[in-house]
Amino acid sequence: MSSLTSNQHVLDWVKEMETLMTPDNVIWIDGSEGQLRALREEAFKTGELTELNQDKLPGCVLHHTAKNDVARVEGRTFICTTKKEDAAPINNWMAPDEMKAKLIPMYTGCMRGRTMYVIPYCMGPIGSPFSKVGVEVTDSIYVVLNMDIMTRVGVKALRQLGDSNDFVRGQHAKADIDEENRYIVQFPEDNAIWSINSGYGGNVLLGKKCFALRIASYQGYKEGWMAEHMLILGIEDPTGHIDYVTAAFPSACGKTNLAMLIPPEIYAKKGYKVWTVGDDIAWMHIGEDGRLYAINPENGFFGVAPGTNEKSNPNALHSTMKGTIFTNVAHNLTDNTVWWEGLDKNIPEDAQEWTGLAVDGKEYVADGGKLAHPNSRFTAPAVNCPCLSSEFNNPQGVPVTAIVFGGRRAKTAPLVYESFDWAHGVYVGSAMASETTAAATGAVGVVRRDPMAMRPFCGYNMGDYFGHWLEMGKKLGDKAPKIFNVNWFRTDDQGHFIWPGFGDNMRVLMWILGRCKGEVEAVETAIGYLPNAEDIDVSGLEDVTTATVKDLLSVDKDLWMEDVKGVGELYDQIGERVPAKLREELASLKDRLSK
Ligand code: OXD
Ligand code: MN
Repeated sequence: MSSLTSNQHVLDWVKEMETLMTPDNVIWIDGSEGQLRALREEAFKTGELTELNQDKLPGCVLHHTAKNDVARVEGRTFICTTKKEDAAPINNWMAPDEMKAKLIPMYTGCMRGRTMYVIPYCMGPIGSPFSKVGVEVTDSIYVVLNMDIMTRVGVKALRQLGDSNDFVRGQHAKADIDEENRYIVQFPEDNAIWSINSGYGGNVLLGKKCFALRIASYQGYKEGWMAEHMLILGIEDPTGHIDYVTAAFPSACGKTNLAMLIPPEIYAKKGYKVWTVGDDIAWMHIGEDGRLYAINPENGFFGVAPGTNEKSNPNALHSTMKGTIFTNVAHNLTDNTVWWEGLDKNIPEDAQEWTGLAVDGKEYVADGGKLAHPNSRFTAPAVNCPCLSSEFNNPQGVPVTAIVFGGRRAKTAPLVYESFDWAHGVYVGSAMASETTAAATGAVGVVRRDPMAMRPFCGYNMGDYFGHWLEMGKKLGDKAPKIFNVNWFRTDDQGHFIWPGFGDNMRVLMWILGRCKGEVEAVETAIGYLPNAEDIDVSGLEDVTTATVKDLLSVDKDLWMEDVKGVGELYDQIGERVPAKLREELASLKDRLSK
């Protein structure tokens, strides 16, 4: 098939890929429905995809990955910069030449007998000055169809690029899905991504974590903007005014749920509404008025299926009802639909679990006794989302009123607190951490430090990244969003969550907005500004009183001292590039805690 562009940079690079991987055919993805339909049909024939019940789930398909290939692989993810210290020590690093010498033999001839698909795609709304273009070559139809949901693909992306050479070159090959030779490699200095031996979303949809976070964070550092692992949501008040909040949480802390939250009745009745702009990634630039503006570079949701249901996230569930790709969920054979743990109580008796093995009604075959893999996913078009913001495609993005950091902490962090100022807020982000849960392998309650939820996604030296945050604050000055920290996961002595979470998290967001507007007082403490318990509205909640909130806001100084030690260790590990300002913040916090 002929190419879709006269951009010589793109043509030369695609030719280079063809010469390296020697596919039998090359197909350029133009983004037309006709072409995508033909690819779907082809994948049904080969078994790569299964067509689901088209009355109940129109346009939806099911895919299983290889059993050894079900999640991102941080141990095999590399940032390759010329100088080691520009990427290390938090990232795995290898010299670019050494990595290329290792991978080129693996890529050589790896698409023989296969088709190479060339996917031009745009991250961010078409026409936005903040959007960026990538081209991914892949030998997977599953990747093509996922990229079509998650990004803007085809001719429109090439039009956005014009004859520029400023595009991210992504080369993906399934090769043998060999985990010993699986590599997810970013070359930030070359705008390039090399991914091989995987077929799992986060490793192969190169627009997402690889480009929109790892490469883009480096681009933002060089160009004066920010690429963050953040959701973007809008809260509309009864007058129709909308404030936007961005929030960073480590994986598995309910980001998609928060991004699509349903306001509790006390707010809904008054006319408050919540709008989703993004559930995973925010690109943020300083606008002409000096405020910070956010766009969502993605065009769909790659959400975790288990636990998604009518109660936890009806908007996400609704988003998956058409045009969605399900990966590694269970196949309900009774009506050719899908099922996962936490969808409903009707465990299908006649089903195939995520591995493809039959279920005999009771006994599940895969490890852990789960029908759906715990990291099974839906890839759903954003347009399906009932609460999608009307600003979703706004090329200028939305102005950010507040930035929220959070993690999963059983005891240490209070329900919410506000940082003293931007620099202290950067400290708070750098100190982010989450405790492992029983759902994950390994010990329960182990603290993993995950600065700004970017530990697996920062494309350069973490100390420089902190420095960039401080610089952005200087440029924003008094127009900077206020920075907060939240924790939905405090537990009682029996290990039960105290705060109801989900939609009720809006009660905390309302305090946050109240602070941003100067409408509500706070108490100055050693760790930051804490709410007066009575300012968190708990009306209509059965099990939570103002006394409960008081408890949720308590700060145990011994636990904090321990945590501060952990932050110090992280800074020592990152080394000399941690900005002096953050070490000062750490020292003053210690000082305030010991008083
Ligand atoms: C994701 C993640 O898939 O953060 O979004 O792991
Ligand atoms: Mn994520």
